[in-house]
This record gives sequence, C-alpha cells and structure tokens, in this order.
Amino acid sequence: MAKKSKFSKEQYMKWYESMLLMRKFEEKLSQLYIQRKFGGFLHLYIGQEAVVAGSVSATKPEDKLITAYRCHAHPIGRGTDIKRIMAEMYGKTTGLSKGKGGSMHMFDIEKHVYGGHGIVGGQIPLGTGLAFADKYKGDDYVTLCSMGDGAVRQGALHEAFNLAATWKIPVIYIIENNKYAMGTSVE
Ligand SMILES: Cc1ncc(C[n+]2csc(CCOP(=O)(O)OP(=O)(O)O)c2C)c(N)n1
Ligand SMILES: [Mg+2]
Repeated sequence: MAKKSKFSKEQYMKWYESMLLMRKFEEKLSQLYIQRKFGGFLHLYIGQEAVVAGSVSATKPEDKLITAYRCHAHPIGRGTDIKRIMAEMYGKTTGLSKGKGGSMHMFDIEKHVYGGHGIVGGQIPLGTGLAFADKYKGDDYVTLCSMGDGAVRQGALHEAFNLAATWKIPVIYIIENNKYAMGTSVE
C-alpha cells in the first residue's frame, strides 16, 4: 500500500503549477534567445525548479530570497507577474530591475527577492547581511541564500559562514549541486 503523504493534494497541485510555469517560461526564453530577441546572458533553471517551489512553500512571504545568476524562477515562485520578468529580459523600464539588469539580475523587493548576482559567490555575504539586518532589527525572518556547487570555493563563503555561525544569523544556505560549475564538470 502506498504511504500516505503528509501534504495535501492542493499543495502538490500548487507545487506542480509553480514548477510548470517556471519551466514553460524558461523554454520560451530559450527560444527567444536563439532568435536573438534580447542580448546578454541566459542561464536557465530547468531541472532545479523544485528547489524554489519547495523552499517558497516552507517559508513566510517576508523571508528573503537571494541567489546567483540563475534567477528567473525565484520571483516566479514568489508570484511576481511574469510580464515584468519578460520586460526585464528585453531591457524595458517596466522590467523588474527597470531594464538595467537583464537575465542575471531579477529583483523584486516587494516580494523579498534580492537578486540575481553575476559574481560567483557574491550573494553569500550579501545574503548573510540581509539576515543580519533582520536579527539586528529584531524581525523574525529567515534569509534563503542559494548558490551553485561552483561557488563553494569562494573565500567569501568561509568568512560569511564563520560570521553566521558565530553571531547565530538567521540564514539558510542552499547549495544546488548540478554537478557543473556552469560549464566545468565536477568529474
Ligand atoms: C568571481 C567570479 N569568478 C568567475 C566567474 C565566471 N563564472 C561564471 S559561472 C561560473 C561557475 C559557477 O558554477 P555554479 O556556482 O555551480 O553555478 P551553476 O552555473 O552550476 O548554477 C564561473 C566560474 C564569475 N562569474 N565570478
Ligand atoms: Mg553548479
């Protein structure tokens, strides 16, 4: 007999809908990029959608999200209008970052999404600082600071982890090991 899940059917449907929207949106981005409709970089989150869908449902809407350059799914998971994400891809002023960032720099402060960072590991001390601010102000929030496996060799990671542990900063570091540091295989 199948083991009964502790999650409701509605919850599973929410996760599925969220992941499907992320997937379809990025498949469209991929087509548009090949057609050279917009410039810059395009790093897709295809295959990793469950990480955002799951962590968003496990946190409060005010808890902060910060990540590297694979950042289209994070605002989608928080319910940002995908038109604003698309506008950002096209460099329009109606885009999430006023068209100044593009694919790697999606920010939606109202939804507590703090980017979108192109410097590998750059978001680690920044995310630690966001979480420190909450602790300093006495707010009961947590920051989810995501990074790729390729970011763990950054010196700033060790400094940030050390401070987070010493000062008991409310931050959760999520390391998404997709077996590649972008193009370089772990093997
Ligand atoms: C400080 C810094 N060094 C090098 C690069 C070039 N670079 C871009 S992506 C990347 C690999 C990152 O791998 P990972 O963190 O695993 O992310 P993934 O692309 O696998 O999601 C590197 C070295 C960079 N952007 N920033
Ligand atoms: Mg990686």
